[in-house]
Amino acid sequence: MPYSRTTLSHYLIQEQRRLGTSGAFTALLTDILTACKMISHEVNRGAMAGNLGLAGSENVQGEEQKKLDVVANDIFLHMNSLGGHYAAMASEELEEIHTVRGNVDGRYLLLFDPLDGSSNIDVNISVGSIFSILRLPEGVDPSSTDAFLQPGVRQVAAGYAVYGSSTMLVLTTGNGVNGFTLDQHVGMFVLTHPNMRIPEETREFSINSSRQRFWEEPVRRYVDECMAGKDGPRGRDYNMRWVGSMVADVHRILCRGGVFLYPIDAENRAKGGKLRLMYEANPMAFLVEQAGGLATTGSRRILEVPPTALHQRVPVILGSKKEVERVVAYHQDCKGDQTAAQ
Ligand code: AHM
Ligand code: MG
Repeated sequence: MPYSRTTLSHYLIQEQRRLGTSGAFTALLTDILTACKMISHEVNRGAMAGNLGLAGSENVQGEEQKKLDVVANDIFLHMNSLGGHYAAMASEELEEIHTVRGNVDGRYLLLFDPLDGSSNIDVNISVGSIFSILRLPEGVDPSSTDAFLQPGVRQVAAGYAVYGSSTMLVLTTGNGVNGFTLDQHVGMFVLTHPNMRIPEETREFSINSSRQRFWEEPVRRYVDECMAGKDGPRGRDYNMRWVGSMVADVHRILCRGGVFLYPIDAENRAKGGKLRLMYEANPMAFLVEQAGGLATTGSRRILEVPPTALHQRVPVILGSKKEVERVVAYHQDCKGDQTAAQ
């Protein structure tokens, strides 16, 4: 019965009542939802609006920006500046912190990856936006990096929008994970995936196996055992999926389980890994833990990694609890072997 649907606005009001908080939180998230709807529209119009291809610029990471990277970044900055709730923002696409001018009452900080999975934009494969909200610590200058360098456990809310065969918004405010689908005609997100839970066990893993030659022993061992299937030590066949958009790969895991790995390896070691702690790893780790899964670097919980730089990179292994525990155990075994050999 379509008229009994719960919209994301209803859900936020219910949460607000449950927490006994003011309307600020709802307003805070509403601006993000509007930004995601606008980006969804631009992604959908694709080539018709001249949105595909390179922008002709590089971002702070030295990566070539796509036109839609720039469009999505501008939309996020603009839509979230006007509400008056954020004191400052940090984006994967920007070198500097963006202070919201004149907003002296802003008590929150917003971090975002405006368009994750950029390499998939031009080939019509799912991409997404990732966001993370922190409180502005008392007495700290919002334009200082220090204000943002808080571990993931301090996130107030996090989520992503995935622009796929339908547009969905998946959100946690620290009380489980809920998924909402955009009704394009009405322009509203509708609760379609209440209380998303990641199954503890899985038969699916997700890794860019073209990097196999760079892998370290624990990851190599885990993947080899999965690949050996029912004749190997795991005693069952595994499936492999790699979209190349973290948002889409994590969304699949939230829907049906699995493990996602972007580990540190011989090639990315000097950079600390591939994925960004503040814009990708922390928000996804918060969602995954809230859905009953685990998220680790291999040696520590992602949410407890003390950030040292805004654009810091980390290894990421997340998903079904028992599988992630196994990968962590392989890392510990390896450490033990190294200590024994010394
Ligand atoms: P991006 O934020 O520049 O799009 O980069 C992050 C993306 C992730 O979405 C994805 O998991 C990974 O990079 C894919 O990397 P690779 O090209 O090695 O497969
Ligand atoms: Mg990204």
